[in-house]
Amino acid sequence: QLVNTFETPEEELITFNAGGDTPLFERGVPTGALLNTAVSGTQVYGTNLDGDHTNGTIAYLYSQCYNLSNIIGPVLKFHMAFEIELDWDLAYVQYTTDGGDNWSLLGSASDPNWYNSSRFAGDGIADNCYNCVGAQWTGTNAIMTEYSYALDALTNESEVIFRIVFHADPFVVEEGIIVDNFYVDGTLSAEEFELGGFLIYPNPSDDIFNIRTANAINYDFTLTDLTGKIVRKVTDVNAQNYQLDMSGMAAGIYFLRLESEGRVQTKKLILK
Ligand SMILES: [Ca+2]
Ligand SMILES: [Ca+2]
Ligand SMILES: [Ca+2]
Repeated sequence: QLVNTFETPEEELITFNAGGDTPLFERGVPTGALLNTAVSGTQVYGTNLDGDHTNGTIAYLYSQCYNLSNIIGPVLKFHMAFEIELDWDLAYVQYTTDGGDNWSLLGSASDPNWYNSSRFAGDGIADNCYNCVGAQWTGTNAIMTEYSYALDALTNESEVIFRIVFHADPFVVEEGIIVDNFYVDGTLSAEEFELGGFLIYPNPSDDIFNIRTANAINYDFTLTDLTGKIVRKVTDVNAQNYQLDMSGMAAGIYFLRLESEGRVQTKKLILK
C-alpha cells in the first residue's frame, strides 16, 4: 500500500480546525525543541512545525479515502511523536464510513500498540481530563514511534476515511504532535490489483483530486453527480498521476467511474 511520506505536495492531506481558523496541522520540516525528527525524508505533518500549538483548539488531519474491502488484513499504521499536556490535552483517531456524516473513535486504550490513556471526562480519578474521550494519547513520547491498529471490524467497508484529532484545552501549550508515514498496510486483493489499484487523494478535496494508479495502464473515466448526470468524461488517460480539477463545481458527492480493459470501478468523491 502507498505510504504517505508527506515529502511532496502530492501527498498533502486535508487539514482544518473546528472553528475554521488557520489549520494547526501543517506539512513540512519539524523544528521543535523536542519534536524534530521525520521517519521518511525530512517532512511530516505537525501541530505547528516549529513550536507550540495554540490554546483552545481542535485540529484535524484527514486521511484519503480507503477501500478496505479490497485489502486483505488491513492495518492502519503511522509514526507519531508527541508532547501533550498530560490529562488536559489529547490526540486520538476517528473514522467515518459514510463520507463524514458520522465519526467514531477508532480503537480503545486496551488495544495493543495504540492509545496510552483510558481516562474519560468525569471519571472521578482526578479533577482534569475534561476533554478526554476514554481512549487517547496524552503526555509525552518524543521518540517517533509506530502505532498500528488492525482494521478487522472494517474489512467490508469500501469508503473509510480516518482523521487524527488533536484537542487542546484553553490553558498551557506544548509542542503537540508530529506524524509521518501514514498508511493502511495489507495486501491488495487480486481483483483490485489487476484493475491497477486506483488511489484517489485527497478525498474529500476542495478542488483537485489526484488519481494515482499502481501500474502504467490506460483508462477512461466519467464523473457523475448525485442525479446521475455526467459532468466530465475523459478517455484514454495514460498518466500514473492524473489531476482531476473540480474547482468551480458545486460542493457535494460525485461518482468517478473508472474503466480499463473492460474492468470497471466506481469511487465516491466528496467535493468540499
Ligand atoms: Ca516524511
Ligand atoms: Ca493545554
Ligand atoms: Ca508543534
